Amino acid sequence: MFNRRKFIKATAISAALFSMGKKSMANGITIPKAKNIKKPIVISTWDFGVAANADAWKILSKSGNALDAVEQGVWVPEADETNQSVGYGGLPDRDGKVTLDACIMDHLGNCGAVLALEHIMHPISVARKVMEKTPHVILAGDGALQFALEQGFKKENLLTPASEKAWKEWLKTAKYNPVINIENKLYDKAAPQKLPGNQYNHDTIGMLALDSNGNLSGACTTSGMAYKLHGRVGDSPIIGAGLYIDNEVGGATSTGVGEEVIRNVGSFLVVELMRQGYSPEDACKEAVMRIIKKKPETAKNIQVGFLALNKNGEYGAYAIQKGFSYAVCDEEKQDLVIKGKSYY
Ligand code: SD4
Repeated sequence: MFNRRKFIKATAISAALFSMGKKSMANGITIPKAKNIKKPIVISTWDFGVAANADAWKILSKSGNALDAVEQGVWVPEADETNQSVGYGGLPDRDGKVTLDACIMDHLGNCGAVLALEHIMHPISVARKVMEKTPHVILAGDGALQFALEQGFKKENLLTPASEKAWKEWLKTAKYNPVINIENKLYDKAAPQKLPGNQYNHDTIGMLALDSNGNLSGACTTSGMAYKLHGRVGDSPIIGAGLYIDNEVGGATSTGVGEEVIRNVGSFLVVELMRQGYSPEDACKEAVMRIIKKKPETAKNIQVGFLALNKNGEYGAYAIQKGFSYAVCDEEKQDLVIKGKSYY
């Protein structure tokens, strides 16, 4: 039988829930605008982000758009043969092949990615072409190469003598031995080959920019983990894992052991936490804590770092291990390097 009192109670509860839902959606949809939005600004992972930011800044400082800025910015490490973890000169996989992962995302939510792409110096630009010239988001392996060549990219040998030498050294033991913060050690320009071959493992540039129109874009590009299995793809080209942009909220990117970032959809998580009101640093910290909570033993011996920028131009980072650094460039600071906070 129809119970009027029960019906009224149930209706009142659902109305309350509905309005709470609406309220939290309304509150959650954008972060409060700061009075002074810091823009333009560009930030990127690791010390070598300084040189990349400088090229991005050439575009941003002339009121250029964030998408062009991040693409041009990450070209710097992609073309730098002394950087053995991104683009040309990257350390190869177990079979001696340099396979590159990259993705790009703009303020409209458009995105493009290439996975395990060989022979192309600037995978980020192929990722942008995937975004702009195809109805797809991801192209992988041979298909990505075929597309790149059709688009006019040049086929090149990306394995430099230095990286080949390191790989041959590694083959002597062929042990996979991740080293924490190899990124900064690799980027020792004075002695790029100082470390024995079997110690190289991974690195990436993730870059986030807010342009003078208040639009965000991001790019992420890497040769991934050195001596990985052929065909292994990390977090860097996976939208939501290695990079995510939401123009209402902010952007995030990651570096480190990609498997753990993918398992936690790390960059998407950071952006969603910022949507809920977390500061960029607190959002990065919470994403790191998810990784640590799920696999505390694994986390002790690996590095993962997140970097975030919100709509107001505020930024922050957090990593599992000490030693994660990032570079910031805005009107006041052109070559700032910040040591991110860490759990250990
Ligand atoms: C990967 N996340 O392939 C990349 C590597 C990296 O610092 O960022 N290293 O898993």
